[in-house]
Amino acid sequence: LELLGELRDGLASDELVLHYQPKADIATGEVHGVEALVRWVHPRRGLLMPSDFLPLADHSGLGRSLTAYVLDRALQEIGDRRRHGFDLSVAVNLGPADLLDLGLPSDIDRALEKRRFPPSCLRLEVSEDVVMADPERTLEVLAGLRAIGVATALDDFGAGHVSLGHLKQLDLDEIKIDRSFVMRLADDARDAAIVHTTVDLGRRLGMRVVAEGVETLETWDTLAGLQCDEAQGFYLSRPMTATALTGWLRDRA
Ligand code: G
Ligand code: G
Ligand code: MN
Ligand code: NA
Repeated sequence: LELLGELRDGLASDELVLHYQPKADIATGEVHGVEALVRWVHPRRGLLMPSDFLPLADHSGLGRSLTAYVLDRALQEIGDRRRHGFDLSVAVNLGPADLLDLGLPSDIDRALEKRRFPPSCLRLEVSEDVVMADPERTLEVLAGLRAIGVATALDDFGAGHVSLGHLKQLDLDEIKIDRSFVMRLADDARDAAIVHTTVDLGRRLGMRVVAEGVETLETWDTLAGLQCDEAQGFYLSRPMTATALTGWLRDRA
């Protein structure tokens, strides 16, 4: 309860920060996308991770404010880097309250306009369980997001309860394979089968497929063999601050 008041104050006084994790095209090795991951630099408790405060935000009606905060900060920081010549898109995670709100697309449209950020360079990630809270409403909100020109991704695919029927109807641009399958890819034939089949399914449905949790060169090479589109994970980089991201991108170029 105390933490909830602190979270309200933290949002008002910019204590929440974003770390960015790059995502690479597996065929070329090029990085043109990052995922924004929120952290709370708490004045007394130290660095708090999403699992420490997102459930609280979601259960106390702060979910929409938190997303608005993260979105604005991501558009500002990545917009800044785009103006310095980095060809980057940014992915922001949506929470359960976001997809229940039919006003979300117009809010996001205004946020893009405010920061003069091209809609096609913003991607919104939704997890399977967020979708399943109200699939009908989610379909409507996702259609609204497509109409303003932003891209969409299904996060943690394979770990939740989205049916193939929903996957078809959702009409998303990208599938992110849950890291639990990717991490054992090189050692477990069953995980390899799941990843291979998901890459194939995504391609046939016209979606890009991203593997999450790529930790080793061996996994990267296996994914290249499966013709997976993109990789994200510690092998490429851990999530880092916006400042560190600039240096990291310069070092790679
Ligand atoms: O690194 P990591 O601990 O950041 O992320 C843990 C989980 O928290 C991931 O599932 C990620 O999708 C989620 N997450 C990270 N940042 C955000 C955010 O800004 N909003 C929402 N809704 N989820 C986030
Ligand atoms: O669910 P979401 O995909 O948005 O989760 C991002 C989370 O996954 C973050 O907590 C991030 O730190 C973590 N993560 C990113 N890459 C890796 C990886 O290669 N291995 C592991 N174990 N975790 C990762
Ligand atoms: Mn995500
Ligand atoms: Na994920």
